[in-house]
Amino acid sequence: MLRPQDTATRERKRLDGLWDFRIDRDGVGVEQGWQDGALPEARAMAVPASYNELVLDPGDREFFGDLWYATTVRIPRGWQDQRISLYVESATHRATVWLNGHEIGSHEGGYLPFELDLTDAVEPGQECRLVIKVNNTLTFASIPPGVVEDGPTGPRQRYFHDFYNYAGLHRSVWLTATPKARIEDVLVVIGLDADTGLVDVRTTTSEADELRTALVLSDADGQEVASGQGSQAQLRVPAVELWQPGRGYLYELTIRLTDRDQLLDEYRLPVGVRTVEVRGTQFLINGEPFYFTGFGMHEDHAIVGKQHNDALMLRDFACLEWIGANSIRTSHYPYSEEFMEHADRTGLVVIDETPAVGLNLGIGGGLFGSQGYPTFSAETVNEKTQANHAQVIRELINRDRNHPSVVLWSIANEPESHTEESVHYFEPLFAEARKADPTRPVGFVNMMLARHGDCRLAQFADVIMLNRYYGWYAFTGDLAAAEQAWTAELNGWAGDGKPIIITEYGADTLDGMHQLIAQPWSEEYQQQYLEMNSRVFDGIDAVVGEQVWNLADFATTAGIIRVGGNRKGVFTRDREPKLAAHWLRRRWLDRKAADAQVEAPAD
Ligand code: BDP
Repeated sequence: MLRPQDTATRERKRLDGLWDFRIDRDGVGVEQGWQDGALPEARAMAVPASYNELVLDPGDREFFGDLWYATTVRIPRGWQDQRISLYVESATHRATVWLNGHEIGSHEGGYLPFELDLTDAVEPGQECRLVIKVNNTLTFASIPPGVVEDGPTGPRQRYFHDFYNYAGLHRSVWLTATPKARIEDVLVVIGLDADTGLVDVRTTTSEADELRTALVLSDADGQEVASGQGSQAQLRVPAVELWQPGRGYLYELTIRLTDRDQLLDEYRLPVGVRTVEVRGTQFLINGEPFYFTGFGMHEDHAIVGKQHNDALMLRDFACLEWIGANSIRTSHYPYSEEFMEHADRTGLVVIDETPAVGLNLGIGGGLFGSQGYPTFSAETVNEKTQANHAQVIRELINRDRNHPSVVLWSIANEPESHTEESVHYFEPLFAEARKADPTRPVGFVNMMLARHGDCRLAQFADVIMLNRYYGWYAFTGDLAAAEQAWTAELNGWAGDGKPIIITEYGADTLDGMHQLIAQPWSEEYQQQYLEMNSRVFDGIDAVVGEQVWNLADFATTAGIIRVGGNRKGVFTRDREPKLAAHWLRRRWLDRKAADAQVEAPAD
């Protein structure tokens, strides 16, 4: 599946704006025919946006079930003889689509796009009623999982992850027109032979082999540097300009499908030439050891929730650049396609994560106010969950495999990983990821409950990713003891001979709270906590990265350990720096300058 584009042969129309919206409080929508489009008592809803902060009734905000969206669209009259489809970038967590009352299709999973063929259901020039029923209920089968429990006042949605379950149409919705004989998919695999870039291109087309596929690769100035033809071809780029961390040099690949001299379809793809390799305890990009600095993040902002918004995204990138971060993890779900494209352009290195978060029901239950459950059982996380998990791995890799910014797949965040059941569940999923992309390393993020020696999944990973909160959840307020225990654990992992990335470490911090004798929650403590962690990392060679939790404060469910959300941000929720941000900036800019062998910029 290819992201919609405007090219010589393709068109797209963005359907963003105010749609009609109705929460199906009584679960009567289908029975009452809301799919036909006349949504009774509808109110306006922004698309894209999370709906939750735009309704002020607490019951509406916390609602789980069906959310109905409807809009009227006109199919452009020039779209005769085209394949017309609907491309939905994100419907959290599943959706069913009707057009003029006819069911067109559905999709499971909230953070990855889906495309539905509308060709037989529409007429160019015609006005149509488009209805999308979004469902936000989390179950033991969904990724991420959740459960509906009986509460004193009725059923309640519980989930096992520490961010608010925002829902809605979070990213753009598109109508697209492509030629019937078309390019269906493209895979670019990169290699390097000395300073020659090797760009292997595999193209899938909808039709017969007699059609010709022509490839042209141009540099950033638009000059052609290589060309080729065929559905499998290798382009060689002498004296190649590499895509590098912090310098996202991009070529552009133009793929043209022709029938004799007639152009049938055209697609353009940015291409970054870079290699990734794990060698011993090193993580190499373009053959050079790479040290990750940066954050675990969230797509999260006041009012709009998980909406993709270009301006808010640029502010996040500006914060990352200012502080000297060279990388992020898309914790805990795939981010918008615009984000990935911008990472490619700016040279931001990305650890790309599936939405598999909270697959540790024992701990999740306790932390998030639910009863405890066994993680893996016939009634909880089971084969159905595993099938959905495999599906999101395939869909994520299929969506993001051509992004040079992506250097590592994370197939889950903090799952149960110390039991035999976890091995049964995860071993096939590692295989699934490797099959979908044999070119990049694969890992998962380990949590504190499965320390070195107890974790049974690390054996399947190319890179060890650790979330640790020594000095916060463990040894709270005692940084000296934390430093000792953390160093001891990390030395154990270092003995395994794989690179280690610290994917989370952080301390909740209330901006504005200052203390001379620094205690947890103060701005001073956050800085001292980060300083302590840095000392630990600097002493261990196998540590090849540090990603602080979190870039910014973010919304969570209500809880006694959350103050208006999770406050581990180094920036506030509106992206202003806390005290520690300045210290971190100094550390990372100095490190960057040392790597580049230049003088570090002054403050
Ligand atoms: C880790 C989770 C992350 C949480 C964080 C925390 O991976 O989602 O927000 O802890 O507690 O366990 O702040």
